Amino acid sequence: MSTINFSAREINFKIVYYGCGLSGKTTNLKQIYDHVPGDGKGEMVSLQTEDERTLFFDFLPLDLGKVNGFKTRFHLYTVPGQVFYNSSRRLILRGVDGVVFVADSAPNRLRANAESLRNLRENLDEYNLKLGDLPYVIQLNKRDLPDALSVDMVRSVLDPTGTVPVFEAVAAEFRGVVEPLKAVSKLVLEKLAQKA
Ligand SMILES: Nc1nc2c(ncn2[C@@H]2O[C@H](COP(=O)(O)OP(=O)(O)OP(=O)(O)O)[C@@H](O)[C@H]2O)c(=O)[nH]1
Ligand SMILES: [Mg+2]
Repeated sequence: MSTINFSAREINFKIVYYGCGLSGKTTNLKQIYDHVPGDGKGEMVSLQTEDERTLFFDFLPLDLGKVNGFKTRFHLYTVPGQVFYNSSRRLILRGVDGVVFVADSAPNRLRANAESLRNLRENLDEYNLKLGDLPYVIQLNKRDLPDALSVDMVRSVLDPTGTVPVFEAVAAEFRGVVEPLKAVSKLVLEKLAQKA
C-alpha cells in the first residue's frame, strides 16, 4: 500500500525482506546502507536481541530518484527469521508493496526456506494479500558455500512454476544485492503506474 504525499511530492513504498533465520536479510540491508551514497539514505535502524539476532526488524529508508516529478522513497524492512517471532513478521508485512525473499543455499536450510515461504503466504493471507499479486523476487543467497544447492533445486521447491525472478547472491560480499532490489522496485513502480 504505497502512500502518496502530494504536498511534498513524495511516494513511499514498503519493501520487505523475508526469509528463514540467518538467510542473510540483515546483511542485505547493511550492505545497501554501506554502499548507497549519504544523501540517498536515512539512518538504518535495527532492533535486535541481546544475541544480536533481529528481534523486531531492520529498517532503512532509501531515496531512489524521481518518477513523474515525485520523489520515490523506499522503506526497506527485514523480518526476524526465527520461527517463534511470527507476530513481528506479520506486523511488519502490514502495508507491504513488494517482497524480496532471501533464500539460503545451504542444503540443510532447504526445508527452512520452504517453511518460511509457506509462513509468508499465511501471514499475507491475514491482510487478504496473495504473493502472486505482489511484486516479488527471490534472492538465492550464500552462493559461496562450497556445498550450495543448485539454483534449479532451490527453484523447484520455492518456485515450481518458474515465473518468479531469481537472483544469485553472496550478500556478505555485496554480490547480487542491488539486482533484486532494483527488480522489485521496478515491479512496484510498474504496478503503481498501472493503477494510475
Ligand atoms: N557464507 C555466507 N554467509 C553469509 C552470506 N550472507 C550473510 N551471511 C552470514 O549469515 C549469517 C546470518 O546473516 P543475517 O543477515 O544476520 O541473517 P538474517 O536473515 O537477518 O537472520 P535473522 O535476523 O535471524 O532472521 C551472518 O553470519 C552473515 O555473515 C553469504 O552470502 N554467504
Ligand atoms: Mg536479521
